[in-house]
Amino acid sequence: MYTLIDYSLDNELALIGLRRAPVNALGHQLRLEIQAAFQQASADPAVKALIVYGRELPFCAGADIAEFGDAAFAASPALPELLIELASSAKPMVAAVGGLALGGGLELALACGYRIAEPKARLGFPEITLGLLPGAGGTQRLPRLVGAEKAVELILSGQLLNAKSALDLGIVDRLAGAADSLLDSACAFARELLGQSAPAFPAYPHAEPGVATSGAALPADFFADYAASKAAQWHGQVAPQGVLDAVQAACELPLAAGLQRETELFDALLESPQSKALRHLFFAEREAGKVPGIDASLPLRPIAKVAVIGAGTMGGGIAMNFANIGIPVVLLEQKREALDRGLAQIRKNYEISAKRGKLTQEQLEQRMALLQGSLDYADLADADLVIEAVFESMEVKRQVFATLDEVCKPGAILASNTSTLDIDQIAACTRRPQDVIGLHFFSPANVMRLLEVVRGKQTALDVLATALKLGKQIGKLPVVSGVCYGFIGNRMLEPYSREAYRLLLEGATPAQVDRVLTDLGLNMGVLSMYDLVGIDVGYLIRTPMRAVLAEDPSYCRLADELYTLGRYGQKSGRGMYIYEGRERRDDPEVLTMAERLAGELGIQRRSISDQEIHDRCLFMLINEGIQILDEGIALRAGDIDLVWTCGYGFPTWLGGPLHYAEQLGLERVLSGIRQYREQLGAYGELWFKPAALLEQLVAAGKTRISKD
Ligand code: T1G
Repeated sequence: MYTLIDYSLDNELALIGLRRAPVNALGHQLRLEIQAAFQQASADPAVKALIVYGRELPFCAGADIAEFGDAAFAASPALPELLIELASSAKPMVAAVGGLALGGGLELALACGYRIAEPKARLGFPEITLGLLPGAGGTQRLPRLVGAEKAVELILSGQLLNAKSALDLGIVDRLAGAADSLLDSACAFARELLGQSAPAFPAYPHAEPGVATSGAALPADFFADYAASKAAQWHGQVAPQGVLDAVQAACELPLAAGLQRETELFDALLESPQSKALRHLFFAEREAGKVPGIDASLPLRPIAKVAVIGAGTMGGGIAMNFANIGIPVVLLEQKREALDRGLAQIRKNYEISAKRGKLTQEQLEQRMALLQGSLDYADLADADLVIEAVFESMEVKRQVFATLDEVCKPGAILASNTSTLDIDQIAACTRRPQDVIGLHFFSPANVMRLLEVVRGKQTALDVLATALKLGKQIGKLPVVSGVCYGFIGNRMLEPYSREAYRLLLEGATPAQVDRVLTDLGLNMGVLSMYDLVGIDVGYLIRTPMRAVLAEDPSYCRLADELYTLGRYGQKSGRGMYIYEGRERRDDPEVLTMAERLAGELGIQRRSISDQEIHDRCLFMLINEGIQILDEGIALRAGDIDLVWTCGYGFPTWLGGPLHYAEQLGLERVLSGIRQYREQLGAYGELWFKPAALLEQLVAAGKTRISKD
């Protein structure tokens, strides 16, 4: 009768064990079976109480995200309807929370009268990360359990609570003993309730969520003031306001009416472009690790010891990632003072984490003890993985890899942290190109999640698979890239920044260009970003391309001028802007330079609309991404979106550049590119070439970007 549920009786208790692998996502079939089991237990006079638990699986990870947008999601019993039925149980129901209770999973637990959790369980409402709100009673029941203010904080943060915090908040009633069976503890709890003739559903501690237990009512403008205080941070995201509106309904309406209001608000968010974008990224993240030809049966190379060459900012940050998960690291430098400086910086980074309570002093010392400094390549001989983070010069890297080829043991993985250079060329310096791979960390390497894993033509599959697994183990989001100049992220950054610089010559100001981009939701405008990263970094990245760029004398000319003046941006106190401490202000000399250069280059200056800035920067970014997909450098559009949302501050609620292009309409992007190709004369001819794949997709009437 049941395929996704284990239904059994333990004397007077009905045990409903959810067993839909891998995380008991509440798809239609599981909802049907939960309803059937609930009705069976309710109708059985021998049953006095019910237990719902995850059978050898996490309790429940929420609604089935794969059903969103599909009829199955609302097919009866829809989750809200099912949970209203459970919450009206005439018999006490105990949710035994093991592993995870997330989103609809936590709502399922809240629809039971009582909750017991295992100590290592995690509970929370991550819906906000999907551009949603808890849509099956969470915004109505949680405030009645913990009060409106705490409910708002928990739902808006999307954070997961450990079981103890959930107990302290009143979300769970009991913790099971660490050594006890959760199910046994839940049964004992249920029998205790029966022994006390406890009600099927106890009265809520915050029957009026807007009134604190002290009796103090929420300020009349609490919700409006809260929204106003967060408006800048929310950057136009709509879900947070939905959450506030739902919790406000919980304060103002009876439960049944509040649940209806919640459904209205949820349905609106479900259809929003922002939620579709965030759900796209959810699945893209899970796709990114899947590479054709690699499956779980492929043996990986054991990584028991790592070596990092270069103890600078990148090398030190990279080394921290491995020490953080208990892997010993040899950090190699050429000079003692550079090595000591690098180790001291690592210690300082850990001390900052410790001050923030993210690390105990003992953990700090344990991690430092895993980091061994060295000035001798011989210390790398037994490393399983070596990552070089030396100066970004092909000559230097070739020397390093030739040495590694001599020193390292057979089977060691030899990785370069290069951000642009050709991995195949680097591999060619060794007799083991199959062991060579690119691991492009983003600065700061111990913080940024994105890791571009660059596979060379000869990189062995097990080397790639090992790198992907290790990337996840150190908490990164690994995305596979083929070999091209700049891989995925930096290659797309090039035309995007080129347009920004060119627009300055044509009449836009740095502040206007950056504002258009931050208004779209980017963390920083590209000009401010280069002031942060360093105008000198951009200059060096363009150096190998000079011959090609010579066709366009205007190419990043203003950036080159600033470079020659030693104005590298924040690091030199002046670049596109002037920096005084943390203050940033416009630099009138930049405008004068732009005017002069425009005159020299015969560029007609004019006033530039925000729309033009948006279209030229974004369409060139998108076009390059589609070209990268067409060349097979990236495996799928979602990977490209992940690179830009995780590595370059592209707004997640737009889903990444390619998802954003789909929302704008591919036809609009293509016609925009063609329009500027016409409008911008020789410059347009040179740079506004639509990617062939974009033209093919539009010609075929496609609305999604894909190569198949
Ligand atoms: N729905 C469908 N599939 C899910 C899923 C979900 N909720 N959660 C995980 N999966 C799949 C995932 O796609 C992957 O599939 C596999 O499970 C393992 O996941 C009404 C509307 C639970 C912490 O946001 O945070 O409830 O790739 O690789 O690293 O109010 O998955 O193997 O085929 O991530 O151990 C709210 C989302 C939904 C939780 C496990 N719930 N999931 O992490 O494994 S909205 C969430 C996660 C909602 C209600 C609203 C994580 C995880 P495949 P994984 P993991």
